[in-house]
Order: sequence, then structure tokens, then C-alpha cells
Amino acid sequence: MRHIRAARLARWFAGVGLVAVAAFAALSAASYAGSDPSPPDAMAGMDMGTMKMQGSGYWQDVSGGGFRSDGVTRTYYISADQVVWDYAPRGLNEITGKPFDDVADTYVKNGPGRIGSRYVKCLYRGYTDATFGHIQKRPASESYLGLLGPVIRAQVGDTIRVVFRNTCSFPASVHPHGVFYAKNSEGAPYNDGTAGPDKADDAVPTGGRHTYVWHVPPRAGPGPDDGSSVMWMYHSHTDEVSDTYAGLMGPMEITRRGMARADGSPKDVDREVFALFSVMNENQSPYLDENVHRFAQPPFPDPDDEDFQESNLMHSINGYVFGNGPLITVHRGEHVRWYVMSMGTEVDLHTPHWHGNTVTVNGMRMDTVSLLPASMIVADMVPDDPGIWLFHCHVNDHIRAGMLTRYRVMA
Ligand SMILES: [Cu+2]
Repeated sequence: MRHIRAARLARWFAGVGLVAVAAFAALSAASYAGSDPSPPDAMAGMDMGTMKMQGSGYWQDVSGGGFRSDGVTRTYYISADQVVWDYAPRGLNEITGKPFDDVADTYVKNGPGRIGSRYVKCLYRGYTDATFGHIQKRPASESYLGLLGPVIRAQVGDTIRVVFRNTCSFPASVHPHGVFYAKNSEGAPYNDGTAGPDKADDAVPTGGRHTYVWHVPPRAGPGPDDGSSVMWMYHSHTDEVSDTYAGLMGPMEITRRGMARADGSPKDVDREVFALFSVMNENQSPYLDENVHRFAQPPFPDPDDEDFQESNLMHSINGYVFGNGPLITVHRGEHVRWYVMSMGTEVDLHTPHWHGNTVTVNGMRMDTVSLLPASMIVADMVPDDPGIWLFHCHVNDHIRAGMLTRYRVMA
């Protein structure tokens, strides 16, 4: 607002041709021109909506360019570790409260030519330090995160360091969305004209390590219509498709400058929940052969058999089907921020739907949001309706296949 008034004054002064005041006007104009690429004339006819963007520092965030480090360096020790993952550890349909029916058994039942609900996977796991001797234990309240990697949090102005170790049987990387990275921290091999050390991040071999450094400039943080934090993700991008089906994905959030607690989470949010909706196609996992021979009973299936392929499409939320993940717990009246994301292919159009409560997304009221592969959405909720509620994908085919979970609102 202040800057727009200065611009109008500047044009008026220039118009009446008073040299002395024009010099003053030029100074006034210069005071915002440094953060605003548009000439003063572009302000003419500007509507209130655009002015609001000015007032909220939008231009500064977008055109400000360079990273100004006035924050802290946050180091995360993350290892790609091979694990046996169970999509249905409770062994029953927690949504119906009954044993799995025939439809559910398509995906979870182990037997002749069927892998069942357990698969070898490769997941990002947080460690306490560079020795990678101790896994960072997740508190019970975060156990619902399931197969997701550790939540990476930072504030605008910070620097993120990911010390990455790969113990899986294939080369892997850590590729971030949204933040600022140089070519030695992108984590993706392709014909980008780089060589030597700039390639070391692309494919960390089994037993190898690489440290990724990501800056957090304003353009990695909240935009004009965002709340106090935005969602990004990170995932392996050495062989993007099979790496992510192996499970190498994690959430990241960036908080507005001055709005973060010590751990990077926003001060105006009481509780954060992260959810990945993905049809994990285990047919394209690097472990398919191993999973068949380890978990399926003979006769071993033809990998091209359509029914076998269908049985390996795990319609999961954070790696759980049919509500088999730990209950997500929130409290009535608190500010809950949901960060929802999707990964996968053209079947991965998901519509997460909350029963019982509503959310706001970019200022609009909803109870269902729309995801496509690599979509990331922030949804704010102030629960007013206590109870145990469904939180599920609203795509019919995905409901049948188990893409449902529950959350509890404590009174
Ligand atoms: Cu879905």
C-alpha cells in the first residue's frame, strides 16, 4: 500500500516538472524499485487484489532473488534402508472392524502366486548423527507417518543439510521440491551439462554417502495466499519410478520467516499431520523378484498375469491399506494443519475426504481436496466434532481397494 502511494506521487511530481521534488520522487520510487521489477506505470489501474499482493510482500518474495542466510543450518541424517514393510499389520479391515473380505483379499492375502501384504521396500529413515548408529525413534504420535521419511522442516532464511547414506541394493538419491539447490544437490541424473563433483548427488551407490545442501529463499516459503507454512516433498530420483515405488519419499515443510518454532514448525499451528496417497505399484518395485520368492507360495506367478499385477497395487495412505495405520489423533478446537500429497501415475488422482470436519485451503472451505501425482496441498482444520472419523480417498475404485484410514478428534 505504502509503495503504491509513493508511485502515484512520483508520477504526479514528474508531471508538473518540478525538478527538486522530482528528485525526491525518484528517491521514493527507488525505495521500492529494488524489490519490484514493474515500472511505476504498471501500477495504474491496479485493483485491490493486486495491491494486497504488494502489501503482503509478494513482489519481494518473487523477485528478491538471492538467498539471504539469516537463519540456522538444519542437518538431517537420512538413510535409505531396506525393510520388510507390511501394508496391513493389523491383519483385519479396521474400517469395517471385520476380517478382510474377498475384495480386500485381492491385495492383502498371501498364498500360491500371491505376495500378500508384506513387501521388501527401501525407505528413508532418520538417524541421530553421522555415525548412523541410532535410528531417530518416532514418538507414538507420529507413528501414523508409516513409510514416509522423516519430516524435514525449515524456515525461510535457513539452510537444510541432508547427510544421506544408502544401504539399499540399488543406487538412490534425495531430490527435493521447492527449495534452492545447486547442481551438486539436485539428486537427479540427466543430460544437464554437468560433470565431475556435480554428478556425485545423482546416484549414491549401495554403501555410499552424499551430503545435500538446500537453501531456503523466500520463493521456497509461503506465497501471498498461503498460511504460515507450505508443503514440499523429497524423493529419490535416480530411477524416479522404481525408486518411489520402492518407497523413497518424504514430506518437507517451509515456514514463513519469523513464524517458526525451534523445530521449524509454524507457531500458529498446534498440530501437523502429513499424508501420502499413492497406489504403490509393487510390480514396478526393484524388489519384485525378491518379494515373489520370499513371500509368495509356489507355483510362482507369471509377472505379466493381470490378476497377479492387480494384487500388487497397494492403494495406501502412508503405506497402510484398510485403516491399518496407527490412528491419527487431533483435539477439538486446536489448529490442525494437514499436509496431503500424492505420488504415482495416472491412477493416482486422489480426492482425500475428511468426515466430520471441514478444512480451508487457500482461503476456501472444503471437505475434499484434489491430488494428482506430486501434488502437495495444505489444508487447515479447527476440529469441532469429536469422534472417530473416516479420512479416505473418494475415488470409488480406490475405496474398494482400501485407500481409507481414520482420524480421531478428542473432545
Ligand atoms: Cu485415490
